[in-house]
Amino acid sequence: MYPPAPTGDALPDARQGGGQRVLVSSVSSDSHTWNLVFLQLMLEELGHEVINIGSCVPDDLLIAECRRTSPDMVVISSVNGHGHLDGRRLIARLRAEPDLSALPVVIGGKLGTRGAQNRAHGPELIAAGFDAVFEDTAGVAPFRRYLEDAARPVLESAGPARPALAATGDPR
Ligand code: B12
Repeated sequence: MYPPAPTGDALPDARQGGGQRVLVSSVSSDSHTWNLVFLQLMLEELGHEVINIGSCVPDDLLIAECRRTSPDMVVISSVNGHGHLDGRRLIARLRAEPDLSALPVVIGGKLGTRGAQNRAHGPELIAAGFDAVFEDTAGVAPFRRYLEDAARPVLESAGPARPALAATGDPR
């Protein structure tokens, strides 16, 4: 039998070492899992603590896990082509919760079924409430830069500003 899942209070705190607590999840329709494993390993290598709640996650469960684990950031991944639809519904649900309305939430992967043209879903997902969108054809470099910027102390970031939001295909 597995031990009971730790609550937010009982989780080891990577934030003491400068890392963030990141909740990784897929959307309700998506059963792919290696994308989530990839993200977990990359985030852990970068010093973050990861809570990976897996694939086919109903919106209600994601909301409950956000409350239970108090993450600094939520990373949503989807590759089955429905991500732009599931993502819009899910972020509307989450933003409607007063205690979660300001939580940083990003989404990435193969968000539609149109290959490189999936980038067109970026603006609509940002407008729906995501803080950033990372379409898979742009690679993971824009996401890594986003994480670096999110970790930078406020005083350090006072110089020439990079935009706070990384949109799909951000060429930086
Ligand atoms: C393995 C696989 C499966 C396995 C999954 C097993 C498992 N445990 O995960 C099975 C057989 C179950 C499966 C099922 C289906 N699959 Co499938 N699958 C694949 C396959 C071959 C590989 C996916 C994979 O594991 N890649 C390895 C991981 C590490 O990479 P990745 O998923 O591409 O993720 C990368 C990026 O997208 C990015 N990324 C992902 N998320 C995020 C998030 C952020 C924030 C960032 C920054 C980056 C990022 O980072 C990753 C590393 O570069 C792909 C085709 C392919 N070659 O990619 C199709 C593919 C994803 N599947 C596809 C489809 C359509 C399906 C099904 C709907 C098929 C069906 N009709 O039943 C079902 C899905 C059912 C569902 N409910 O979701 C399509 C999706 C089409 C699209 N989006 O345009 C693909 C692309 C195949 C194709 N060319 O048509 N699939």
